[in-house]
Amino acid sequence: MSKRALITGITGQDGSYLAEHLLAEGYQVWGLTRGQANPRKERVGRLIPELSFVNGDLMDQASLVAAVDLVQPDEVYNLGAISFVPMSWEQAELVTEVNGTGVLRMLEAIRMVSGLGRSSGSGHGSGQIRFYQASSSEMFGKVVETPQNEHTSFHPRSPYGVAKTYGHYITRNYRESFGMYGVSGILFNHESPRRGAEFVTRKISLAVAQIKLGLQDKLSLGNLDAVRDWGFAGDYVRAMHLMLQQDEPGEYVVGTGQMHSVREAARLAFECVGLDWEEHVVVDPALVRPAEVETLCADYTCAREALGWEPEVGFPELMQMMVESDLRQAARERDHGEVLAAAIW
Ligand code: NDP
Ligand code: GDR
Repeated sequence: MSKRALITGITGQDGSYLAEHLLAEGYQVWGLTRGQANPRKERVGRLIPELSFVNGDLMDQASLVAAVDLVQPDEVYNLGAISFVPMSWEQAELVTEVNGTGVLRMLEAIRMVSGLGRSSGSGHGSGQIRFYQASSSEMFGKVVETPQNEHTSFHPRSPYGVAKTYGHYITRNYRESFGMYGVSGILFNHESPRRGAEFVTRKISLAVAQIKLGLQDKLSLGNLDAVRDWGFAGDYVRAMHLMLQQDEPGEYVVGTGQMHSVREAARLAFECVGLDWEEHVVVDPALVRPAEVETLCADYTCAREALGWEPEVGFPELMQMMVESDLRQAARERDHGEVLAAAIW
């Protein structure tokens, strides 16, 4: 019998890559979608026709219970979130509800459907629903050591990071309280041609394509000195799946161990099309964050040793992949008048 997986956040970057990976592994996959006419549901449905969908929202407890009950999953991957960090200063309460309390709601839904009681120590037996929580390197925030591993303390710097830290701890607590099989992947930034246009790498690759084709001249960015550990989303979903295949649940840092600045990302992307980034990038102070996470770098030793996981795509290749994809789309848009975002996937 094939395993059944339920993915929240199916319409996002990671949801689509994870669904493809699980389907290739022989799973039946359901994606949780919200809203009465979500265009992103149509988009991911076109990309992955084998997907099934179920309605639900991380803001609505009953809908999560109904979704888990309907799907009867072996594995639940909770990728749903408001994931753009700056938005969390504008709508802190909403972000806390979705990214923090939403995790609790999903854990409760699993607990109710699987009939786990209020006593601890029920063990991680077979037949139990396994839960993956999308934790984030943003929990490290103002870092106390570099690189960061599973033992590094947290100091989140945004309402997003604070909410993710709650999600992380409540997953650990349900593991300890109810013997639930709950895992947290502390993933560092990961990107792809399917990355949202608001995130810095995609913002850069989209602008490079437009500038190369003469459709735009300048690109406004914020803090060029911010340093991130950027990997490829397709590599990171393999780690999510591996985490849920272990005998015991745990917490794993996933990254590449390589640091690059926003400035370097821009330089690499412009170089892909033979342009000088300094002639096009302007700094807009309005894009600098109220409290910045300056530097992040993963020590993923535990993921390598316990899961046998390694990243396969390096940062220059990743930027090139994104620029080439956006160039193809921008050229199609220019030549045929296609809508850029819809044409991507
Ligand atoms: P995206 O922003 O691409 O996708 C977010 C998903 O969450 C969308 O499918 C969105 O659905 C869904 N969502 C938003 N609000 C709700 C809600 N109320 N109920 C249910 N679903 C909701 O994120 P990514 O794919 O990049 O990231 C996946 C997860 O991993 C997120 O939790 C993110 O915080 C976390 N993460 C991401 C990292 C990265 O670098 N990409 C690194 C570390 C953690 P809709 O279409 O309905 O809006
Ligand atoms: P981040 O990703 O906040 O790390 O969160 P993002 O790409 O938005 O920012 C990375 C760094 O680049 C700096 N920066 C800019 N960022 C954006 N978006 N736009 C700009 O113009 C710009 N200029 C400079 C930022 O200040 C920041 O330092 C991502 C999300 O996917 C989260 O959901 C996830 O948890 C973390 O990665 C790990």
